[in-house]
Amino acid sequence: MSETACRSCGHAPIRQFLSLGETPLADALLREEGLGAPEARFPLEVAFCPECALVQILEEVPPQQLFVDNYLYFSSFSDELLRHTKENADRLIAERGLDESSLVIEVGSNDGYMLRNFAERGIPVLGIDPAPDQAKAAEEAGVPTLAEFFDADLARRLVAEGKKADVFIANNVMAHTPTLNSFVEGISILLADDGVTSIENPSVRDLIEHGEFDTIYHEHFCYFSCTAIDNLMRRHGLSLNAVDHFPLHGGSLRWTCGQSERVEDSARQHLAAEREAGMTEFGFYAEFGQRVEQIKSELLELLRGLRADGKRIAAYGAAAKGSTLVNYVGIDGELIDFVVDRNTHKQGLYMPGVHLPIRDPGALLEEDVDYLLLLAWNFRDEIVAQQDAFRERGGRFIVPVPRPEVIA
Ligand code: DWN
Repeated sequence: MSETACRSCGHAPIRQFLSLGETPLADALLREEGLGAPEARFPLEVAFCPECALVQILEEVPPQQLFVDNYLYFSSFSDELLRHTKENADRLIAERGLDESSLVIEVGSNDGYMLRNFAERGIPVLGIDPAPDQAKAAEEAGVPTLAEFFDADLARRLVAEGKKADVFIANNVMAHTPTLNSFVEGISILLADDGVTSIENPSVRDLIEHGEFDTIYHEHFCYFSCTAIDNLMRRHGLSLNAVDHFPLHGGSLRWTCGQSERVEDSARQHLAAEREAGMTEFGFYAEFGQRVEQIKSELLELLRGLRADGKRIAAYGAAAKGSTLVNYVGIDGELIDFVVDRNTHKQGLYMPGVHLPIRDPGALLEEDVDYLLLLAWNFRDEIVAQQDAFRERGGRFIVPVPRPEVIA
């Protein structure tokens, strides 16, 4: 039991069900000159709230340290994510009849990858993202952006300036705030009476059922179910009206909420399915730690066996989830020669904790690599499709979750 109170409903105690040890910050990639310096490590422990069903980590790393001081994640490096995002924007424009009299506000707008789909059609937009380099990139893409954290105070400020959101978007960001209630109160304040908020996050059900333990890291304070979202929204006078599920990021949910209750079957069905699966009880989460241990030992056995056979192994994707995986499993230079990543901001740096060098994907052909561990397994199809030359040369891929497997 942890005396820490639930981030959403305030209930205490919440029940810890997993510990991944003390890990470095997942996106704190290192420069060569920094490799000798001590790295900050923080406990990575996960708990369940029996009152509102929210899954959450116990540790609270200051968001300034997580998302401002040296944040290198840019959304526009994934074609699949850009396609998914454009489809979502086109849907919202059509369904909501958005035009030059509308206002679309997005929190976690990153480099403008989502809002540019509205701006290009003359629909007024406002991005909110504290990461300075990403906010600058968004401005250069024609997306006006406030480089600030979002909370109820900022929402009140924007309303005082005469702003109300016809559409409020929060994709892969609501899990990133330690002030969850102020964040949702801010949505309630800023959303127009007939507005709609579209929120996307990885599904905690997919995380548990598909062994996606590596998606747990300090940037993600919360791991959402529809049940937890429903509890959270009701507390702030919002209604969970619709739910969509899609495979992005290992399985994600999109919650459509509004100021008025217009609950559709999709919301009812997801809530009922979660109750039926036992997700409102601790037992659903209790054994997850054992399965994580199983994945760890199977992956280590596979990698050690390949190395013993003289095989060269690299990894693909200097992803935050990749940091959790290599640090928790203990995958360092003894097993992996280097990591490749298309994000030019990450190339030339080193993975936190294990200090694996990050190179351009071209290194896969320059070096005589036999196996490629997909740290960014959530983009498996997109990445494999780029590696025809590697595959034709006999290269193979290792997918680490739900169970380590080798694919051609
Ligand atoms: O919530 C978050 C999730 C949704 O995305 C953020 N906290 C940060 C981020 O987590 P992540 O770093 O695990 O995300 P990705 O997008 O799964 O990381 C993929 C990595 O792989 C990126 O560094 C980009 C890279 N990549 C690549 O090199 N070639 C990606 C694709 C698709 C590629 O073709």
